[in-house]
Amino acid sequence: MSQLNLKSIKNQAEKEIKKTENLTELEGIFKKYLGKTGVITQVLRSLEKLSKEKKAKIGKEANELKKFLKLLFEQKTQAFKEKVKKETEESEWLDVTLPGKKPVFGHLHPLTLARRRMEEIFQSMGFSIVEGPEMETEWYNFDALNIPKNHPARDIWDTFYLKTELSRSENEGEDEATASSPTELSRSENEGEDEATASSPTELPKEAKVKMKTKFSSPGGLLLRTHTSPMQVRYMEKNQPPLRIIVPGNVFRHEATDYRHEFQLFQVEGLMVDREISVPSFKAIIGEFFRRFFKKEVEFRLKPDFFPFTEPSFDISMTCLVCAGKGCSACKNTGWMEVAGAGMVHPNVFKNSGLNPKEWRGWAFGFGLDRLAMMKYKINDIRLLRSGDLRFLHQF
Ligand code: FA5
Repeated sequence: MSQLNLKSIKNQAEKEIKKTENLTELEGIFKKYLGKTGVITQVLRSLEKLSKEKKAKIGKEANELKKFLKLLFEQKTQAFKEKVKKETEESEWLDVTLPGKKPVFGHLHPLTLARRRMEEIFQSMGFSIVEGPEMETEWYNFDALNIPKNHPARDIWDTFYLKTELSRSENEGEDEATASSPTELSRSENEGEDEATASSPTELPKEAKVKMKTKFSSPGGLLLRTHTSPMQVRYMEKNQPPLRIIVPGNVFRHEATDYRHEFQLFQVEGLMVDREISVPSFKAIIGEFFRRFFKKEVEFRLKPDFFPFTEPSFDISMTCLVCAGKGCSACKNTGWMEVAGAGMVHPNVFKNSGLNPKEWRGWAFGFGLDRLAMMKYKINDIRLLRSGDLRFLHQF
């Protein structure tokens, strides 16, 4: 090993160390020169073969070179570490004085708010909350409510009838597997309807295909319930009076829409049955509901009306709160908004529920929750409620 060799090792190592761009590269060079099998280590090992004088001279120089390179590595390592630290500090710098980003909170829909409030109020008056099917049989929607086939009262509500191929295929003795055939959502039999009801909303498809696997055993065909009143009979069939229930839920009508009419709406049915029930007790409960729902006295009136399942029947109207009774588009300039139909339960409804009409008396109501929400939040167009327009919804 000559002096010249050590000098060229030194020059080469210095050059390579200088060229490194990161710690990983530097570690590789360190191993190459100072590792267990590195160049300098091998030089030191080969000394044994040299004479005593050469061993002392070259050994000293090789050790000095080792020291020198170690120092060089340490300095370069330190430089790299500082560079990384500086870069990290710069990229992760955080201005703690900046204001934070506000999280966006969701909130309840006005119909949900109105429904919850209504449920709370009636629950506190001893009413239970029950729910029923949105897909209903003709029997419960009409017949059981004293509305026989061909009765003109069926024309009150324009109905979405469901023609099921399921029921047909079952009648023909087909097995369950084929029973999931499409159900056609089509217009009612009353093709000869008058001009007023024929103005169906354009956004509704004439025919829609619905997959259905449910098996119905009740007499009659299927439909989307037009009101929540079918739950009167469904509930009384299974529960013995005295009873107090409310039934919140969606109902569907094939209707043209306007400021206070929707083709899908939310109703809340009420039913109270006992031995001594009268119209004044009904009026008292409705008055209490209004007071608590609107948090003030509101003027309301019962007007005679006709429903085949109640006798006497009436509708409940209240002062329009959108215009404070002055008249607006929501109330059709009358100053009044009809919010419910109601009446004393008809004896035939008790009979169809398996109860003795001589033993029991009851009253029932069906509130339009959409209209109550309109009144509570001063919404002048019912169609806004299901529009999904965030500019509207953000106000609640
Ligand atoms: C009925 O649906 C009866 N089932 C109510 C009833 C229950 C009567 C129990 C007697 C005993 P009516 O079709 O009037 O009645 O609807 C009741 C309420 O629902 C109306 O007063 C109104 O507030 C609301 N409503 C009815 N149709 C619509 C519609 N297309 N859009 C918005 N709200 C409606």
